[in-house]
Amino acid sequence: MRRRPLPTDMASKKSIVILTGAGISAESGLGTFRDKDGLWTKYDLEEVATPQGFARNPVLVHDFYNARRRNLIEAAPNAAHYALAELEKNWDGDFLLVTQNVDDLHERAGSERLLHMHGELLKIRCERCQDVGRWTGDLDLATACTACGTSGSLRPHVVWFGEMPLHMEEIYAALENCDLFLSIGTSGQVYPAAGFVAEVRKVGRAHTVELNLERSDGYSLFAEGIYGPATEIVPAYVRRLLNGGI
Ligand code: BV8
Repeated sequence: MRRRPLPTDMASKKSIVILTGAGISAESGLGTFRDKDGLWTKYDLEEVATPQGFARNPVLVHDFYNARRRNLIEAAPNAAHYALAELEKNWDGDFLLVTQNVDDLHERAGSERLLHMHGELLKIRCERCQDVGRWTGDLDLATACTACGTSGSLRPHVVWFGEMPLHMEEIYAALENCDLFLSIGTSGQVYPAAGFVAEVRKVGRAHTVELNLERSDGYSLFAEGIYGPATEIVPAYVRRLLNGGI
């Protein structure tokens, strides 16, 4: 673990933006995407995480997300999720948690200032009337939209490849104003999230830290790297922050 002392005025740092990826939920039993036996080693991303794949074979895509929804219902937040909720509650400055994850483990751990830029697994959207609603069961072509009654028009409310991520304006504004940017549990391979650290560096003010099991593709863009399982390194780093220094 490479560790440099926090800038001495870290305790007075006002604004934190945190980006999380699948790695923060790995120890809760939810698969990551690109690790060995990750989801993209079992499924072809083009088939199950693109609008074209859904149009070609909606049954395969519903099965893919139904299996992940069932898995999520059985999962629980881990110490890393709880640590970030604790940080949010006790941080006296601005705080924003942006997640690439579609699970609801951050919410279940108590996080509130939270944006799901890739959507949410426990929500569905009607492609006919655009109604978005909570959905924890299986979804199939016979399921009818509770708002407009149409069946066969429902899809997971997640952002597929080639689709515009959500809340981008709010995210970029927060990145521009942050004093501390943390990237947790992400391989840094999916854009625009993977480009957030470069956005922060362009402003040139914030301290940037990568917390991950191992170095990500973009590790050299971070001022500091802390490596290990999220359930160990995230609570430890949050304690450092809340104690106002290293
Ligand atoms: C878009 C859906 C246009 C729901 C997902 C440049 C700019 C803009 C776009 C692109 C670009 N270059 C390419 C693109 C297109 C594309 C893209 O990035 N392709 C990649 C493959 C090259 N991007 C898009 O299509 C995006 N849309 O660009 O719109 C646009 C954009 C901006 C402005 C205007 C227009 C849409 C991308 C979203 C796709 N949807 N998910 C779902 O099914 O989940 S992406 C998918 O990957 C997940 O959401 C996931 O969160 C995300 C990122 O993966 P990670 O979270 O990083 O997971 P991964 O497995 O890769 O890594 C896990 C990490 O955890 C590892 O590093 C591992 O070491 C670590 N780890 C493991 N265990 C632990 C751990 N760490 C700590 N503790 C542990 N125990």
